[in-house]
Amino acid sequence: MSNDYRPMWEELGLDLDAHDALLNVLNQGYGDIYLSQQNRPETMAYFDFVMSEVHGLRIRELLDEKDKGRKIVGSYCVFVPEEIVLAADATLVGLCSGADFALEEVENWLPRNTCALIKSSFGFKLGKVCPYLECADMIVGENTCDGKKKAYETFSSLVENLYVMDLPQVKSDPGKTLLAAEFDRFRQAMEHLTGKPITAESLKYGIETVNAKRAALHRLYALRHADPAPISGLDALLANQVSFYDNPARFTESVHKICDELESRIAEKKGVFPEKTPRILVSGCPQAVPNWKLHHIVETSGAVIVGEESCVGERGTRNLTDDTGGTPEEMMEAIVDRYFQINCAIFTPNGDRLDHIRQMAADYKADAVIHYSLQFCQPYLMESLPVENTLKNEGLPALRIETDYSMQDAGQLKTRIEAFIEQLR
Ligand code: BJ8
Repeated sequence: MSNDYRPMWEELGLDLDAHDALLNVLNQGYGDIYLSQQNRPETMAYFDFVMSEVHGLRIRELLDEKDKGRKIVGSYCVFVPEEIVLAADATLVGLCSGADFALEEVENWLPRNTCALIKSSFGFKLGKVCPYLECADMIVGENTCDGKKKAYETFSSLVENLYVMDLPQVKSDPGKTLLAAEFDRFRQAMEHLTGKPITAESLKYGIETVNAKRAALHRLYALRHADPAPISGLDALLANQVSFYDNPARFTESVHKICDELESRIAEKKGVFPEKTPRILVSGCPQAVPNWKLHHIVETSGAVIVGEESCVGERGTRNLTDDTGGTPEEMMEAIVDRYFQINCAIFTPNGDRLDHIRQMAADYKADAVIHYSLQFCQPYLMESLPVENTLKNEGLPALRIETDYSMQDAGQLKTRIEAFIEQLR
C-alpha cells in the first residue's frame, strides 16, 4: 500500500507503527494463503486489489464521502439493516474483528475467556489500528450474545458514538414486535445522524441496492453447487468478507463478473480442484477478515469448501427483502420480515438453523459438514453438539472444531481435518 496514505492514517489517529505491523502480517498472510492458490478465476484480481487497498483507497473513498457530508456507520452484526442506513444517505461498513491485536491490553478490559471476535474488536480500538472504526460517525452494537451485549457496556467508555440496538432472542410475535420497534428506533437515529428524512423513495433505493448485492452473492453460491468446484472456498469467503465494506454497486458488479467467468468454467468442466474432491460445508461462527484459518487448512488438506452456513455467508445474505411495498411503513415491515429470519444461535429454540444446514448440505452436494465454533462462544458451541449428532444420525459425516484466531493449534487442527477428509474418500 502506498506511503501516501500515512498522513490520512495519522489524521485518523492510528498508531502508525502498530498499523504497519498489522498491514505487514495481513499482506504476508494474504500472499501465503490467497496468492499461492492454483487455478483461481482471473476475475478474483479485483478482490486482490481490494485487499491490497483495504486500509488505503477504500478509506480515502469513505473520507471523501464524509467531506461531502455523508455519514459512515460501522457495525459488528448482520442484524444491522443496511437498507435503512442507505435510505438515510449514509454508508454501512463492517468493522474489523477477524484478527488478534493488542491482546494483553484487551485482557485489562475483558475476561480472558471471551471469544476472539469480541476481543478483536477491542484490540483494534485499543491498538488504534482500524481506520474504519476511526472514521465511523456511529458505531452500532447489538444485544445478541451475552459476551457482546456486556462487552458493549465496556466499549462505550472507549468510543463516543456507540448506539446499541436491542434484539429479540425468541422467534415469537412479541420477538418480532421488538425487532420492528428497534428497527424503527434505528430509522429515527439514522435520520437524526444524517439530518435527512427517510422516504418511500430512499427506502426503495436502499432495499434495491442491498437486494442486488445479495442476489449477486446468491448467483455465486448457486455456481458453487457444481463439481468440480469452479471457485475455492477461500475465494468465495473473501467475496463474502469484502461485501461488508466495499461500495455496494461496485461490489455487485464485480461479483457478477466472477459469476460470468465461473459459468464458462463450469461449461468447460474446469475447476480449482479435480472433480470428486471431497466437498465440505462449513457451519458456525462468522469468519471476518482476515480469519482464513479454517478454509486454508481444509483446502490444503485435500478437500474443497463449497458453502458457508455463517453470517459471513449464506446465513447473513439469504432471503431478499420484498421490494413491492409502496409506503415507508410497508417497506419497513418487509425489512423486519427479512431480518427476522436470520438464524443466529442467540435465538432459542433455533431449529430453523439446523434445517438450513441440512438444506445447504443437499444443495451444495456436501460430503460432510465442519461445525466451526470460536472458543468461548456459548451460543454456537451449545448448538454444535445437537447439530453434529443430528447430522451423523442422518448419515452425514460431521466434525466439530473449536478454535481461536491464533495459529497455535493449526498443526493439531490440520491433523484432525486430514484424518476426517481421509474417511470421506
Ligand atoms: S447474527 S452470529 S453476526 S451476533 S462468536 S460475538 S455469537 S460469543 S458473532 Fe454474530 Fe450477529 Fe449472530 Fe451473526 Fe458472541 Fe459467539 Fe463471539 Fe459471536
